[in-house]
Amino acid sequence: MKGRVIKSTGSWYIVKSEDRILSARLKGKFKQEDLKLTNPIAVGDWVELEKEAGQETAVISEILPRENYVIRKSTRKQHFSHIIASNLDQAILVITMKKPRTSLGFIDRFLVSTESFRIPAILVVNKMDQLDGEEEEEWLQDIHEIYEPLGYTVLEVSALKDKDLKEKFLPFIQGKSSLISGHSGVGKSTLLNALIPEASQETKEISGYSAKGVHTTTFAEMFFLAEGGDLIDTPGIKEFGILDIEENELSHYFPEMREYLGQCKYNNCTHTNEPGCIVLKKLEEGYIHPYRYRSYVNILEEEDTHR
Ligand SMILES: Nc1nc2c(ncn2[C@@H]2O[C@H](COP(=O)(O)OP(=O)(O)O)[C@@H](O)[C@H]2O)c(=O)[nH]1
Ligand SMILES: [Mg+2]
Ligand SMILES: [Zn+2]
Repeated sequence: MKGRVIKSTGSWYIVKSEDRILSARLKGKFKQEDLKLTNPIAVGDWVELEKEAGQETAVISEILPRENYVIRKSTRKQHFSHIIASNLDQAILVITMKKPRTSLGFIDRFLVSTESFRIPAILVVNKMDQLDGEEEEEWLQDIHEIYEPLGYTVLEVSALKDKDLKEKFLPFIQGKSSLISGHSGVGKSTLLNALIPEASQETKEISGYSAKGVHTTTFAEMFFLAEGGDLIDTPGIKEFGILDIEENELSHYFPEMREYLGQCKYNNCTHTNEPGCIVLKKLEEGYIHPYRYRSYVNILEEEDTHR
């Protein structure tokens, strides 16, 4: 029978097969092609299962091909990656203007990653009830002005206070498999609990002095919407991200640059100082946002130091 992995806790996997929830383990060793992974199976994977005779458990005999996946570098093993989740319809980045503040640079790195994984992304500004002062209004305005023209949806919510949260959110998530990410403390678990009360994810006050959230969620886990679709809560994934993107490939993941590619004078143009660079020309003419271009250069430079 077929099932989808909804949680992984080390050597056991929780799998949903039709309407049943089963504990399952892997049969023997799995060969992973091309990828060096620390986890052979991830939340979101579709698997083939065999029920164990006389028991409530099952054995996973096959992982069905992944449509897509989100990975990060392993923090424990060099040159290895960790799959955060797979078979996603979209990634939702929850952002806040304070406690903690989400920087534009962080948003851009996230979007470069989702573009490279070919997963659509939407931005959800949470804690709107706390929006206060001119500087924060400007931050919010920048978010709309920078990202909406690029095709990214920007939603404003208060996971804690909104009475109509579900109506607001449902059109964007119903029937889809969505990964929820963002800094610790932005309200991912609060949002999830508001949309799926049975999720009852633990939420944590932000620790006083650093205004950085405490790590509360340890494993990615999938929850099902009564209206259809699912949401995957993830641990605060700071490291989410850019893996082995080549210098002259990076601009492919900036939608506003992608449309001009192939038009620069040199075909290995890095769009930083080359003569006849169309991206630099468009930047000057105001078709590319200077903040986005700054992120582009920052990512280029950072990735370069990793080589
Ligand atoms: N004022 C306000 N606080 C919120 C909102 N959403 C979440 N919080 C608070 O922010 C803190 C962190 O929330 P949590 O859901 O644990 O964040 P996570 O780390 O992203 O899962 C908790 O104290 C929440 O009560 C919101 O919309 N408004
Ligand atoms: Mg959480
Ligand atoms: Zn160029």
